[in-house]
Amino acid sequence: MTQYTTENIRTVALVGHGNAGKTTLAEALLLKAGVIQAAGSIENGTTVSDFDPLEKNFQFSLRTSLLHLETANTRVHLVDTPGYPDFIGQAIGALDAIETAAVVVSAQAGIEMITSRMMDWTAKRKLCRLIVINKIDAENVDLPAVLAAVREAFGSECLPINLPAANGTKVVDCFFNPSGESDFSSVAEAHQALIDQVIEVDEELMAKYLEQGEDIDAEQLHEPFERALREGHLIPVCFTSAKNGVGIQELLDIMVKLLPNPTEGNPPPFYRGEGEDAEQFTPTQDPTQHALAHVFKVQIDPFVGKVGVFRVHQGTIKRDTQLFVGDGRKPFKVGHLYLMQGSKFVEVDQVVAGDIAAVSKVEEIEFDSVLHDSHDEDHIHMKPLEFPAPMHGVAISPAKRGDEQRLSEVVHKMIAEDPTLKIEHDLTLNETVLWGLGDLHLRSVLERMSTVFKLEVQTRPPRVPFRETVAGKAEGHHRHKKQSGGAGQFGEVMLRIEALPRGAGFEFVDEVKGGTIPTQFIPAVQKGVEQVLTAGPVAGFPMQDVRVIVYDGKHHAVDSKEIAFVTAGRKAFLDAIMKAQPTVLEPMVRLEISCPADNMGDITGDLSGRRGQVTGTQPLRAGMLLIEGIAPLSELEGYAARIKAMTSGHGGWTMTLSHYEPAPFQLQQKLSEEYQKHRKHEED
Ligand SMILES: Nc1nc2c(ncn2[C@@H]2O[C@H](COP(=O)(O)OP(=O)(O)O)[C@@H](O)[C@H]2O)c(=O)[nH]1
Ligand SMILES: [Mg+2]
Repeated sequence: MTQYTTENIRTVALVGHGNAGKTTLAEALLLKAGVIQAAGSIENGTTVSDFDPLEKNFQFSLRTSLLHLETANTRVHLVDTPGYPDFIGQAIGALDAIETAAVVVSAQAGIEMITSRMMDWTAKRKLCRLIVINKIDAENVDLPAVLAAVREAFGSECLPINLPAANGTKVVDCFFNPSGESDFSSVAEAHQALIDQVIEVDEELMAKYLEQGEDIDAEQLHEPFERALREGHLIPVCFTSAKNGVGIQELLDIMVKLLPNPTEGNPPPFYRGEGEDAEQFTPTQDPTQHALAHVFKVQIDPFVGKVGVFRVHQGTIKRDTQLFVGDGRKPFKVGHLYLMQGSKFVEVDQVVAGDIAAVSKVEEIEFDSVLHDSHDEDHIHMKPLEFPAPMHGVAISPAKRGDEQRLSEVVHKMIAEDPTLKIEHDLTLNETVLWGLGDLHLRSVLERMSTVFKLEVQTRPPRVPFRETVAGKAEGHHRHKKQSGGAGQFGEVMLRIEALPRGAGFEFVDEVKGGTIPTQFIPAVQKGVEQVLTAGPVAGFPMQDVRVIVYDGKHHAVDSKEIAFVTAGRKAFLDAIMKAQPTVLEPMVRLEISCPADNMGDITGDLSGRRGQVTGTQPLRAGMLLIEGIAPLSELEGYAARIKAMTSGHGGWTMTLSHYEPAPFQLQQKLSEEYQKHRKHEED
C-alpha cells in the first residue's frame, strides 16, 4: 500500500442530523474514488458504512464507522457518524480525531436539532468546518432559502464555495473560478465574497489588496485560507446530491486542495500531568517525534475481540512498535495494524501522524486511552469532551437464572464502547440500572445484547435518581461503647455539618485539636461518615452537597479501635443530618422538543401538568419549532409515547440533566414513607 506523508492526509468527519444523507454521501465518495465499484443504498442495507445488522434493521447509523479513500495522491480518512440524538455520543467522540467536520444538511429538511448542536460542539473544539447541503436533487427543495437559513443561523462566514448549475445536474466552483453560470445567486459575487473573507485574516495581504489594488489569485491564498478555516472566520458551503453523484468529485477536490492537512488544523488539547498542575500542550503532528495516539472509539466484536480505533497525533506507528497504554508499565507490541473500511480491516505496515488506524485484542485499551511509545510521555490525557449525561434508565435483570455474571460481563463490554451509557447499582433495591440517552439508545443496546451476545434480559422502569442533602446546619454527637467479655470498643465523635451549594458534592474537614481523636482514627471516622453518603437516612438516596467538620471526640487507650470510630462517625453524622433539615432533591432535566408549530399549545399544557415549564422556542425549518423546557424527571414517565401521540409521530425530544432541587414536600414524604416501610420489611 502507498505510504502517505502527514501532509498528504486529510481527516474529515461527516456529522449532522439523521437522514441528512451522510452515509449515502460517504458511499458516493468511496465510489468516486474507486474504492467500491457500485454504490450501495440505505434501503437495501448495502452501504459500506452501515454494515452492522442492527443498522440495516433500523435503516440509519447507530455507530461511527471509519472509511478511507485515496485520490490525487492524498489519503482521506472519512468518519461517518450517527445523527440521531440517542446515538450522538459516538459523533462527539469522533470530533477528537479529525481536522475538519463536514456538517451535512438535508436541502429538504433544512437546519435541524443536531445540525445546530454539531455547529456548537465543533466550534467548542475549534475544528475547521465545511457545510454540505445535500439532496439538492430532491423534490420541492428551495436551495436559495436553505443557504439563506444557514447564513442566518450560523453567520455570514458561511459562504458558498460552489453553486448548483445546469438545473442541479452539476456544481460550479466559486473559489478558483472568478465567474460562471449557476442556477441561482452569482458565481462572481460568491468568488469575491470568498476572497474578501480569506484576506481579512492577513493584514499585509489586505493592505496589498486594498491600497495597491492588486489582483489576488485564489491559487496564492492557500495559507490564509487555512487560517480562515482554523479561526472560524470562514465556513465554506458546498452542494451535493449523494444520490445522483452531483458535486461529489468537487467535494473530493475541496478535500484535497482546500481542507487542512493534519499540520494545518487545530489539534485537540492534550494535558501532561494531573489535576491543577496539568499543563496543556499541542502534539506536533510530526512523524519523526515520539508516537502519541488517542483512542476515540472502542468496539467489541464477538469474533475479532476488542478493537481500539485511534488517531495518531504525533510520530509513526509500525507493526513492531511497542506502545504503552496510558501510564501502564508494560507495553504491547502492535503486531497487526489496520486501516478500517466499514466492517473490513485492511492490514498496513505503518501509519503516521494524521492517520486513523486500529489494533485488536489489546485488553488494556479503553475509550479515551492515550497510546505512546515512551515513559517520558506518561501522564498524558486529552481534555475530555462533554458528553450529554444519560438520563433515560431501564432496570435490567437476566431472563434466565444463573446469567447474572454474564449479564455483568456483557454490560461492561457495552459500556466500554459507549461513553454515553452508564451502569448503576441501586444498593437499596438491589437493582441494576442501565442509563442511556434515549429509549432508542437503550433499545439498541438491549437488542445488541440479545442478537450479538445471545443474552436475554428482563426490563423494568427504574427508580428516579433522587438525592438527599441537608438545608441547614447542625451538631452531631455519638459515643460508641461496647463492653462484652474481653476487650471493649470505645470511640466518641463530635461533628458539625452544613449545607454546601448545589452541585458542590461532599467535603470532610478534620479540625480535631490536641489528639482527642488520635490522627490514626480520623480515616475511620471519615469511613463511617461516607457509609451514610451512599444511602441517606430519609429515603435511602445518595447524599450530596454537605460539609462535615469533625472537631472533637474521645478515645480510650485500650478499647479504641478503628471499628469503634467507624460506628461513632456514622451515627454522629446521622444524628446531625436529622437536625439539619434533611431534604430529598429531585433531578430537573432540560428538554428539547422538536414538533410542528401547531402542537405548541398542547406541549406547553402537558408540560405544566408535569410541574415543568417552557423556557424558550426557536423556529426550525418551515412549520417546525424547537421548544426548550425544564421539568422534573420524576414526572416524565411515558413522555416519549405522549410526545408521539401529541404530534402524530412528527415530534422528537431529548433531555439532559440540568440540576437538582428540593422535591415538593408531599413527594419527599411519600418517598420517605416508602423507604422506611421497605427498611422495616427488610429488618423483619
Ligand atoms: N433524494 C436524495 N436522497 C438522498 C440523498 N442522500 C441520501 N438520500 C436518502 O436519504 C435517506 C437518509 O440517508 P442516509 O445516508 O442514511 O443519511 P444519514 O442519516 O445522514 O447517514 C436515505 O433514504 C437515502 O437514500 C440525496 O442526495 N438525494
Ligand atoms: Mg448514517
